[in-house]
Amino acid sequence: MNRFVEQFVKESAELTKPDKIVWIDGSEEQLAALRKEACDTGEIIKLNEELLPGCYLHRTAVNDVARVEHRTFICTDKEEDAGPTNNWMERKKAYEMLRPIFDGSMKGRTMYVIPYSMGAIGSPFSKIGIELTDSIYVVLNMAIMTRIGNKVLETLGDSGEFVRGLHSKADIDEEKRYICHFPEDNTIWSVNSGYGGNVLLGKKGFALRIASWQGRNEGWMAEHMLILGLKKPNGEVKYIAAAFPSACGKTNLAMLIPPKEYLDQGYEIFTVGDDIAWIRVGKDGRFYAINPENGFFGVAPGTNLKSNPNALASTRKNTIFTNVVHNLDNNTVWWEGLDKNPPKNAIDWKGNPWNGDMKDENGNPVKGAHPNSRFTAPIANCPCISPEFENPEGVPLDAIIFGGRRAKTAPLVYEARDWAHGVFVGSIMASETTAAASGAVGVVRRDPMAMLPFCGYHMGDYFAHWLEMGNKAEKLPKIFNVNWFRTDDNGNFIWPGFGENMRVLDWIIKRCEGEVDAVDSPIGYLPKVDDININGLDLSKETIEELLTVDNDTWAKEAEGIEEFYKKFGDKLPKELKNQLETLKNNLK
Ligand code: GTP
Ligand code: SPV
Ligand code: MN
Repeated sequence: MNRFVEQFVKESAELTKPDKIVWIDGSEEQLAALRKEACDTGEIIKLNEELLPGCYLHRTAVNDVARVEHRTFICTDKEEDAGPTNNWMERKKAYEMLRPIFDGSMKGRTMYVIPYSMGAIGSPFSKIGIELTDSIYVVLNMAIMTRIGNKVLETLGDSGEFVRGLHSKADIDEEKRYICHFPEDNTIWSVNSGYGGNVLLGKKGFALRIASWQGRNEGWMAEHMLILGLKKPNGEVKYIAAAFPSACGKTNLAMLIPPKEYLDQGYEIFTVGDDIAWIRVGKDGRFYAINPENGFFGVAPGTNLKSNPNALASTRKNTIFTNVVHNLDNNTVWWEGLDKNPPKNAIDWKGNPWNGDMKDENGNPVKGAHPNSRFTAPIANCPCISPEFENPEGVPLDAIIFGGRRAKTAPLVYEARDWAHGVFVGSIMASETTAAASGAVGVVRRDPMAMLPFCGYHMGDYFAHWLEMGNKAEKLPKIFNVNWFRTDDNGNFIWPGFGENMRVLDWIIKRCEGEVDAVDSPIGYLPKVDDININGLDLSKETIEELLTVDNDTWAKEAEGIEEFYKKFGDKLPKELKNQLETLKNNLK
């Protein structure tokens, strides 16, 4: 037995005082026994074996349905290392504050030891974590989201290099809920939550917050990005990574089904990942990316046969649903936007009787599923999984896309002039907040590279790291920005989105291959209206023109907002970005 792991388990058990310690070996037998136990206690509900084989439903506490950014901390010795965009606690003080909360928190419970690998076991990109938890739900989710079990311990050998994750549900007390990261100790402590992003410590905690810190020290990047392969009719596959904030369309873009016209020509989209990318410079000087996860923790509402058939198909077996509607008539699940037939006899995400006809005091439909309800599905279920998914070397990136939800301001797509401008474009991203984190929804906030809640160190240093990575590579991906969410005066989305986003990817790839020209604008290169293919779309050329407009006054205001935001970073703001802002301001004059 690895003595570092042993020591970690021993110390943590002395603190949390579980009745029992169970090592997760990764066997189907052990997982089946845990599922049964969780069904017996009501922690999960077994769904219809014929319609949804191997699927389960779980409801979290009503006060515990999303990431809690205000209770998420980067705990370092120096405040400067966490930077102005993170909540910070001094490392020692954080442990002192947390220890009493963890003290005895697993009394009467079992502590599960989950050895897991982020990345295919044995890939040079991969990293190992050990998560200790008192939640079977966490074990079952980690078994889908990551590679777990004995084979991970074997790979670890006697090395002490692993991320130490300690999670306890404790009392699910919101007032004592803390998600604390100790990048200097490779450690994450999470307490009083049972919701995905707060407790599946391989995901946002390790694969982004800790990994971004490691990546900076080791010369690579951990990003909140999907990765897709776009196969052209000639058989060539181009790889694109895209960073959108939470609930802004990564899973959907990653699994896109092209419009008929493209399918007929032989275009195809393959999914490598839907949420996280680890990126390195390969031997040939190009950027290579892997998806360190092994499953999807996807947003359920809005997922349907038309918007994302591949995601829906991925959830038809061996999936855990969290906070969706339980249809009692056939023991299946439902959520808003699945279809137009909400169940008549159901239980809502809070555990109350529910049917699709219920209205609140204002006459609005009562939602049955939480807006941030999720499915945890094995990536192997995905019909469009990339054959390169397990490639230990990753896939070479041709383009990087940034994007967010902007009702106005940002055009459908534009291209950065060069790498430094692209880093600027990523750094000025802004998006309307969503239900993926607790707090107000629909408020525009700056979210650089979609990493605001996930960057484990000073964001000024993070920008510098992006610029530096550009110097390391010989052939850089081109950088673009997209916005699927522009609205008309009635608040309706103008762009049809989803599968039709293929038309924008098409332009992006054509730009990468030098096949089309572009129009220079104050913010970057815009497509010529005729270069966005609208064949077969019920959309006029004027609408495309509108989607591609860059309004100088609106952008002048935007530039003021950026300037204000940039002030936060003080001398840590790279001067390249300061210059980029000056250029933008001058272009707008
Ligand atoms: P996280 O898992 O939280 O990181 O989210 P994500 O970025 O993977 O977002 P996801 O693809 O799950 O989409 C979130 C919501 O945006 C869903 O309700 C989708 O239906 C909606 N959405 C996704 N793509 C589009 C699009 O192209 N247009 C419009 N209008 N909505 C979209
Ligand atoms: C996100 O919020 O960006 C997610 C879901 O992908 S969570 O795992 O909760 O972070
Ligand atoms: Mn995400």
